[in-house]
Amino acid sequence: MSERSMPRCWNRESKPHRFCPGCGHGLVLKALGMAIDELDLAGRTVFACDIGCSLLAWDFFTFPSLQTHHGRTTPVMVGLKRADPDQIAVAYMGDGGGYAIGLQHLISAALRDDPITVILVNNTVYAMTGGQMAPTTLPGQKTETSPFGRDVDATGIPVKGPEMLKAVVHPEAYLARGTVAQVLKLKKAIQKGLEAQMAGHFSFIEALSTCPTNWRTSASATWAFLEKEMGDYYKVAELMH
Ligand SMILES: Cc1ncc(C[n+]2csc(CCOP(=O)(O)OP(=O)(O)O)c2C)c(N)n1
Ligand code: SF4
Ligand SMILES: [Mg+2]
Repeated sequence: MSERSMPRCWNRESKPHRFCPGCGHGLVLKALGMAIDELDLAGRTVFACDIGCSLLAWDFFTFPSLQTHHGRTTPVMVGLKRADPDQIAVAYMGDGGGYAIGLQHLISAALRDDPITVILVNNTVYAMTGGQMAPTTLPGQKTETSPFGRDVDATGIPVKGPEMLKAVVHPEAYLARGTVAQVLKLKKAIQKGLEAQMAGHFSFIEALSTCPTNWRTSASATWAFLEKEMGDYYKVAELMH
């Protein structure tokens, strides 16, 4: 990323980035940084990242960052928000962290309408550990642990997180699915999520993202999988706004 296109809240002391070439995490983080800059919230934001490739972002921003145990980012940020309600609490995690080991925390926070913003990166795999099947792996998708393609009869259907949370959230909560294929729209969704938090409500944004390393895809095949296969199953939309 060139210096000019960096969000102001980007920490210039950190290394440029640690993600693989073509990874979507950097684009989600850029959208978050731009959203925070435009709302002028860097002075009171706390960022927490989960275990998984999200943890590579622990020193990206100028505001305080912390890193939690796998799946525990949501309750850690609920605790932070309760201790200091003036802070803007951003919980950043992968689909394994949010929809598998941390699912009960996510649903509980949504049910309680905890005023935090959860950003979940859906790359359809457990990326950091080598590309195992995740709750979001598509039907028929080959992964390290589903080498013949995901069998939904045996493993259940892939999780559609915002749709699932819609059944339990407060009417003024914010829920959306964005994509790294549309970074400015993703930024707008994150801004609306932060605004919902400032109005005292829970917010959740899932971002469709790329993992060419574990998908073992070329640049063009990576983008085609994101836009066609993932986009067909996971509809980009605002579900509550
Ligand atoms: C309690 C615990 N269980 C399991 C692990 C192993 N582990 C590390 S990262 C990870 C999965 C990460 O996948 P995801 O949350 O989707 O993030 P991604 O790397 O895909 O961005 C797992 C299972 C761990 N570190 N701690
Ligand atoms: S393994 Fe996948 S998600 Fe992790 S940094 Fe590499 S491309 Fe990104
Ligand atoms: Mg993942």
